[in-house]
Amino acid sequence: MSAEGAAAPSPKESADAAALAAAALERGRLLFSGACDFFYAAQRLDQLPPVGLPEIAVAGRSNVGKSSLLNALTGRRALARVSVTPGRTRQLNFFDLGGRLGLVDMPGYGYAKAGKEIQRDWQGMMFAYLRGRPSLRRVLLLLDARVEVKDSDRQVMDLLDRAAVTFQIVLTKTDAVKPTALAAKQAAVVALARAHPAAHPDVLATSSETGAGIPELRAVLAEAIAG
Ligand SMILES: Nc1nc2c(ncn2[C@@H]2O[C@H](COP(=O)(O)OP(=O)(O)OP(=O)(O)O)[C@@H](O)[C@H]2O)c(=O)[nH]1
Ligand SMILES: [Mg+2]
Repeated sequence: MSAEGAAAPSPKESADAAALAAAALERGRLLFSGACDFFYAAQRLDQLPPVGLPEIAVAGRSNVGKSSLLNALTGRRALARVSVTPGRTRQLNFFDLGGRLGLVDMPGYGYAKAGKEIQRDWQGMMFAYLRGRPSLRRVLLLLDARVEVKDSDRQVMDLLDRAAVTFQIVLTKTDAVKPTALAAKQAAVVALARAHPAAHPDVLATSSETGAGIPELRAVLAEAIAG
C-alpha cells in the first residue's frame, strides 16, 4: 500500500521512469563497450601514475571478488588476475577504459596471513591512495553477500568518511546466497550505508559469476563520471 498522500505513479510517469532507466543502462553499456587496457602498476605510493582521468577504485577484503568484478564489468575474462589463494593482488593496478575512466584494482585488506611487513607496505599504500588521490571519483566497497561485515570493513568505511571520499557498497557473490537471505543482507547493508556520511545510499547486488547487477553497476559508474 502506498503512503498516505503519495499517489501511485500514473502510467505516463511509470513509462518515463522506465525510459530513464533504459537510457542509463545504455550509457553504462556504451562506456564499457570500448577498449580497456591495463596501463600501470604501482607498488609504492611514489609510483602512482600522474593524476589524469577520473578514477573509480575497487576496494574490499582479500578474496571478496574485486578482480572478478572488474573482469565482469569490462566483459573480459582475464583483464585483472583472479585469486586462487587470497592476497593475490599486491599492487594498485590501473586500467584505462576508453580514455574516459581509470579503473583501479586494489589489493585486499584484512588478510591475516599476509604478514606484518607486507601489510604495512601495500595495505599502507592502499589506504594512503584512498585518502589522498584527487582524481578518485568514487570507491566501490565490496562486501561478500555470504559473509558478515568485519571490523576491517568498518575501519575502511570510517577512513573514507574522514577523507570525504564517496563510496558505494557493492555486494558480491550473490549467486551463492538464497533470495531471502540476500534481501535481508541488502537491507542490513543499506542501514549500514545510512550510518556513514560518505556512503552512497544505494547498494548494488552483483554476481561476477552470473552477471547479475553488472549492467546496473556499469550505469552507476557512467553516471558517477558524468556528474
Ligand atoms: N560464486 C562466486 N564466486 C566468485 C564471484 N566473484 C569471485 N568469486 C571467486 O572468489 C575468489 C576471489 O576472487 P578475486 O576476484 O580474485 O578476489 P579479489 O578480491 O580480487 O582477491 P585479492 O586480490 O586476493 O584481494 C575466486 O575464487 C573467484 O572465482 C562470484 O560472483 N560468485
Ligand atoms: Mg584481486
